Formats: sequence, C-alpha cells, structure tokens
Amino acid sequence: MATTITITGAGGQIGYALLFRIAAGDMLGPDEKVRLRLLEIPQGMGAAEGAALELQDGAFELLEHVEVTDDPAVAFDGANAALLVGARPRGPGMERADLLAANAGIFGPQGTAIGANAADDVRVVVVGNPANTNALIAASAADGVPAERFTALTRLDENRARAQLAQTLGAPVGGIRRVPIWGNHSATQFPDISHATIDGRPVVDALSTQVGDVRAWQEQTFIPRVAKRGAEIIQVRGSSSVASAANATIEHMRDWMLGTDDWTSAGVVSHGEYGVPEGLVCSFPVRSIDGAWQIVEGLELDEWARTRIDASVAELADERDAVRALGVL
Ligand code: NAX
Repeated sequence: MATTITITGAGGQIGYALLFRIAAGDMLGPDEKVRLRLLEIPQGMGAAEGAALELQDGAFELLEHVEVTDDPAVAFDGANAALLVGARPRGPGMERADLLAANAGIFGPQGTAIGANAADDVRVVVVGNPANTNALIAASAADGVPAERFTALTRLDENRARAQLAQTLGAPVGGIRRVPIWGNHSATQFPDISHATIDGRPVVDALSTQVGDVRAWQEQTFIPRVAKRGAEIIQVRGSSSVASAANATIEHMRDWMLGTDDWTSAGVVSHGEYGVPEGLVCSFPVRSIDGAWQIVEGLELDEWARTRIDASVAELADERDAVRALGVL
C-alpha cells in the first residue's frame, strides 16, 4: 500500500520545493510508495499541473500516482498525510483580523474536507501562516479527527536556531540537540537553549567562553536573529524562505510518522502542559513515539524563560479570541 499525501498550495514556491523531494523518498524513506494529491485554487492550477508534468518526467520509482485538483473533497480523499501550505498572505493595509478572517475561509473548509474524506490515520501539518491559528481552525472544523492530528510547523525555526548556535560555536550542527521552540510561529517565539547540548555538553557552558554574557547574547543577538530570519531571507534573497521551509516540513512529517530519537519542536494542541491554555496550538519540545507527538514534560523554566513563553502564548490566545469573535470557532 502506498501513502497518500495531499499538498495544498502545490503550485506555489514551497509546493514546488516539496513535491520532488517527497517523490524521491525523502519524507517516508526509500521503500514507501507515495500517491500525491495537489490542491490549488483555479489561478494556481496551471502551475500545479506543470509541476505534475515534471514529476512524471522525474520517473520517480516511488511515485505511484499524481492528481491535481481544485476540489478539497477530491484532494483529501483517503489522505494519510496533509501538508497545508497554501494560505492567504497579508496584503498591503491588511489588518490582523482581516488576515485571520481570510485564512479562516481557507482552513475551515479544508478542515471540514479532511474530516469528511481523509483516511482514519490522517496527520496534518500546517505551514501556511498564521500557522498555529490556522491549525486550530482546521482542527475545530474536522469532525471525527482528534485535535492531536493537527500540527503547525515550527521545525524551520528550530533548524534556524540550531544553525545559529553551530555558527557561533564553530561546530557542526549535527552535534547540537535539544533546542526547542516555544509558543507561536511569529516574532514572539522563544527559541530555548537552556537544555541544549553540544556533543552531550551544555551549550550554555560552551557559549559563555565565546560570547561572554549568554543571557545578553540571547536577548540582543540570538533570539532576534532566529525570530526575524524570515525577514532577513526576504531582504537578501528578494523572496521568502522556500527550500528551507520545504525541508523542515519534510522533517516534521518524517519524524511524526517514523519517530524521533530525541526532542524536536512542533506546534501541537495543548492539554494544559506548562500552563498553556487547553486547546491552543502551541510549539513545545516534543518527541514522536509510536506515530504520535508527545510533549516533553517536567522541564525547569526560569522566570525569564517563563515570561517569554507567556508573551508568545498570550499572542496565541489573542489570535484565537480574534477568530472566535469572527464566529469561526
Ligand atoms: P506562494 O504564494 O508561492 O504559494 C502559495 C500557493 O497557495 C499559491 O500557489 C496559491 O494559489 C495557493 N493557494 C492559496 N489559497 C489556496 C487554497 N485555498 N487552496 C489551495 N491552494 C491555495 O507561497 P509560499 O512561498 O509557497 O508560502 C506558502 C505559505 O507558507 C505562506 O503562508 C507563508 O507565509 C508560509 N510559510 C511558513 C513557514 C513556517 O515556518 N511555518 C516558513 C515559510 C513560509 O513563510
């Protein structure tokens, strides 16, 4: 049996960077056949159909079937994995409430279609921004699908944080572990190095010889660099992050389905862990065990970390309240 994977916004930039890597086995490994369902809006159909032709020309041995559609019911039919990439970007003069409303109009119906059509084991990762709240909206519309199956991508933020640490320490990124992102995928996110290790030693110890005052470096350099990396990429490249976002999306879904041997980060539904209000889709340190994300519990958080996490969680609660005020949840 092949795995059916739905990609929304498949005609866009991240979609184009995702499709060929999935077809090549980067997400589910070299032995798992895949069936791809590409969902677009009518304006994006040509780009998605063109990508489907190129997928054909890749002659990927793992790729069993590709279907391009603008009908969510068709796109999510039998889906085991759904990568929700297509979203409404913030236009000029658009207020946050307008942005949330426009995206509720996308993620609500997609959640409904997932509830009605996807496979029983469907797993959903939302990439399209505002990712956490879009995941919350889709989950609440998906009848019969546990909220735990809806997640938001914060793996790119974690990868950015690990890469910044590696660069600062002049060490290979592979030795750096346990750098969770807490909160929202936004400028308020908290990349947490307090439990991070480099080759098994505390990162904080290694950093103090490099940067002196580690807390000041976190506040003035590290956190702003990670949280604003998307804007930096736009400034340098002239366009937003694409391949790195696709890479993180593949890693998120691969780890979720195949398991992790250590912590990573994902936006998952809160059951009240660390005082985060129940129901919010918040980024936590997580492990993937037996196909399910589990929040790493019992970590000590000092007052400074707590304040930062609380600020990002307050933003998530504000977004949820704004969506509720629109009558969506
Ligand atoms: P593009 O504008 O290149 O592509 C988006 C595609 O989605 C377009 O082809 C559009 O036609 C399609 N689309 C719009 N509404 C749709 C709908 N209702 N159903 C199906 N398709 C629909 O954007 P791209 O660069 O690919 O970025 C996609 C999203 O990823 C954006 O919302 C962006 O903000 C978000 N990102 C999230 C990141 C994360 O870490 N969570 C990082 C990268 C990226 O910024």
